[in-house]
Amino acid sequence: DFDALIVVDMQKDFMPGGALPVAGADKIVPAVNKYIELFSKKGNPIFFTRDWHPTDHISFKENGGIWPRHCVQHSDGAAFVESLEKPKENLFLISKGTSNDFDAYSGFQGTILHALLQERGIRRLFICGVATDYCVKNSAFGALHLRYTTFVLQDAIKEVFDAQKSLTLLMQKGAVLMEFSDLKEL
Ligand code: VGL
Ligand code: ZN
Repeated sequence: DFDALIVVDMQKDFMPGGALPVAGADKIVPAVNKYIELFSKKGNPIFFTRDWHPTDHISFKENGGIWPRHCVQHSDGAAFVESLEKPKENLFLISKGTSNDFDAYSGFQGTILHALLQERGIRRLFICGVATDYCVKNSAFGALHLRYTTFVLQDAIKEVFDAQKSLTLLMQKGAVLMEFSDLKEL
């Protein structure tokens, strides 16, 4: 089938104790891993996006942005969460926010994600990770805009501030919220 899993920014800096902690983000790791296992078993491609900023990135407070310094390229905080499953096959890495003067909340912004999906004839995207109200939301908006059938995996996402507003907006734009037990029906 023409499905892909998008795992958004499951990096140490977004976990409790990290530079830009998302409360409870560590709690979704087992759920994210369950999706990773299922999609790898089915041979479907899995895309890990990562925030990958230069030290002088515009989103950092010291450079006029709103965020503490986070996910600096090659730093320990930018690494993926250790307990995250790394599929041995069909895993693709998408780095975003990589130039100093440009921020990207969507995995599609300034990346080859869409091209890689198109190459594989992918039609349906299943999106999980952090943060619901930033990179998950904007990646899902990007997916909808590019006319993918877009599922947001509500048992495997976590917000910085407000989830409900983002989820309502996503549903209005055509995203479908689902959880693991719904997958059998697809
Ligand atoms: C994110 C804030 C700043 C995210 C990235 O991954 O949601 N949030 N950079
Ligand atoms: Zn960032």
